[in-house]
Amino acid sequence: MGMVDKLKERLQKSRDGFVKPIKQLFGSRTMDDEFFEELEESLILGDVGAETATRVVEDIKDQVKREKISEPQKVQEMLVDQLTWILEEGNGSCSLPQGSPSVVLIMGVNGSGKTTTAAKLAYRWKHEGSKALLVAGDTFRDAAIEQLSLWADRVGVDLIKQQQGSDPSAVFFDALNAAQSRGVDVVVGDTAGRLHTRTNLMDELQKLYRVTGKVVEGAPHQVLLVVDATTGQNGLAQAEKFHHFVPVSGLVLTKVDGTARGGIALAIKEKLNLPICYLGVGEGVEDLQPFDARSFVEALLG
Ligand SMILES: Nc1nc2c(ncn2[C@@H]2O[C@H](COP(=O)(O)OP(=O)(O)OP(=O)(O)O)[C@@H](O)[C@H]2O)c(=O)[nH]1
Ligand SMILES: [Mg+2]
Repeated sequence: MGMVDKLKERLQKSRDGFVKPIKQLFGSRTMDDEFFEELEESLILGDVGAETATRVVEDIKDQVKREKISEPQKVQEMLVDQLTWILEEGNGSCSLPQGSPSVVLIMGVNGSGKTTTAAKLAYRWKHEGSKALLVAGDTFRDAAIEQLSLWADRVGVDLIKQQQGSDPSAVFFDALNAAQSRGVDVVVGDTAGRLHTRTNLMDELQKLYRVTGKVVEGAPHQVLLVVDATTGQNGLAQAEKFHHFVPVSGLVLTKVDGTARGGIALAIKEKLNLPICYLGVGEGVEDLQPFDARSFVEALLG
């Protein structure tokens, strides 16, 4: 199955919840004010975010009036275009800068999918021909180190770990030194789940961030914030806070397969204005896709 088909299949729940009302709307309707109100409502119910929904619908409505458009099909195309542009616009890049090695930090709230994402990324880069290394930076939660060890075995990449309770900065310090002497290309660092309200844990994250830069020039080269799509607006609000503590370079939106809230990608874009770099579309090691705005929107609406 191709990536786009897989994405469509995995986004089925979102398509059902979010797209069906829109499709009905586009059936055979005159495009009056009521039509546009319902369109806006469908987008908001699909978790797209009120600001975005209003802006998009206003834009489309203006254009429809100006150009005297009467085919619902055309409006649907305009909607796809608009949502794609929103997801594409803004600053930030998802390409991983070259470092020696390149260092990627994975962070986010508890249970968002960090460890799984770290393993999926290591797998991905390994298959692209890079020498990858995983770092067990979650020294806090019970069994976190064992969990990542299992993944490392499954994926077939090395893991640097210490005992539970050790200082994650020390783990990273060692891991990056090891990576340099082993000729590793890319280091993927898992971290413990945390809420922004836990000041000591946020301090720890900042320290970890600084330590990586002391060992490897320019590190971390990428800081990925993992956001669980199923938590909707709530996860979003928490994610927003992370950025105040550590500069996030991009987002990984996980569990889009298990939710009808795929539209949250747009709300995230609206609120955080950070690029969405990857989508988690399942629990398997291959269930991570680089985010492509048009494929995503077409998988939702197409
Ligand atoms: N369906 C689905 N499940 C996912 C995805 N990503 C992660 N999961 C599941 O979510 C659960 C939590 O994943 P973890 O990777 O352990 O999350 P974490 O953020 O490391 O959790 P903590 O370390 O406890 O903060 C696991 O059961 C994963 O299999 C995804 O994209 N889709
Ligand atoms: Mg974890």
